[in-house]
Amino acid sequence: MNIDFGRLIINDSRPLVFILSGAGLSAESGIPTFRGKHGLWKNLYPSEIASDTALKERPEDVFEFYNFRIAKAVDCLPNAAHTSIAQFQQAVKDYCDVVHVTQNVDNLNELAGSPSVFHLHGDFQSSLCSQCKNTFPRLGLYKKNNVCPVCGASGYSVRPNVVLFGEMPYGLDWITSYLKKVCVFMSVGTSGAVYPAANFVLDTEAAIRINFDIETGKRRNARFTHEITGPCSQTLPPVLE
Ligand code: BJW
Repeated sequence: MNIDFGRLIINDSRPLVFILSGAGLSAESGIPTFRGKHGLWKNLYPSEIASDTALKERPEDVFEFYNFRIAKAVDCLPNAAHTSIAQFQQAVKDYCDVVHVTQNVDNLNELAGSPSVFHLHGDFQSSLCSQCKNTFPRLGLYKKNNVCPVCGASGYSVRPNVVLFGEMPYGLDWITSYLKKVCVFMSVGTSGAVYPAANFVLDTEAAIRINFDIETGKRRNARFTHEITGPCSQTLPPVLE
């Protein structure tokens, strides 16, 4: 039977696999994670800079933060973990539905050839107008005087299309229903520090729930059935082959 999740139509007579990824997936490509030893925000509270309040009160700092991150990501390439997800999706597509929801805003899964990836927290490649709410491809770096191509608004209205603290992540309705149907849930390189993604492993009824992380035992209470420790460029390919 086909089930319509809005953006996604799945056939629930086929096995369903859900992959949730986070910053650890792209770490070995050179994109810093947010938290932890080598985290971008080791000395900076995420909520201070990546929040709806910061965007209202000091948009110039938020724009500077995103311009820095965008410039840093330009030369980064997919690693073996991105490639293995893309190849897995292609290899099983005739008999299994694989949904990959990433919290990452980079485009390394797309560059690795992933046939589908859903960006829960938005993406770097597009901009959002806070006046008319349209999204469109990012034209360059963020500046106060960028003009919305749809409604003409300027003055910090054209912002990165990313989900800040205090804003609603994308796709939660279909993700919540989909999680009930999956048989395998994999979490790759995410600390579980941010909700609602941190709760997906609690929301799913999947019998197999695997956590891939470079550090061990970080999410003991998170209801995983398996923990695979190590850099995901090495731990993910053998599992997905
Ligand atoms: C490796 C590795 C390698 C390294 N191999 N592994 C419930 C309780 C309390 C608070 C809340 C709650 N529900 C909601 C909230 C509020 C808030 C929240 O979560 N606050 C927390 C501080 C507690 N959440 C929100 O505001 C969200 N909106 C929301 O909830 O809307 C209302 C709502 C209500 C009810 C239901 C549903 C919704 C929005 C959250 C937006 C987060 N935005 C950011 C910025 C996005 C743009 C950008 O990229 O700049 O998203 S913050 C940042 O954290 C970014 C990430 O996507 C997110 C998660 O981080 P991630 O990916 O896990 O990275 P790290 O660095 O934390 O972890 C990396 C992991 O990889 C580590 O474990 C490493 O060990 C590992 N690793 N190298 C394998 N090579």
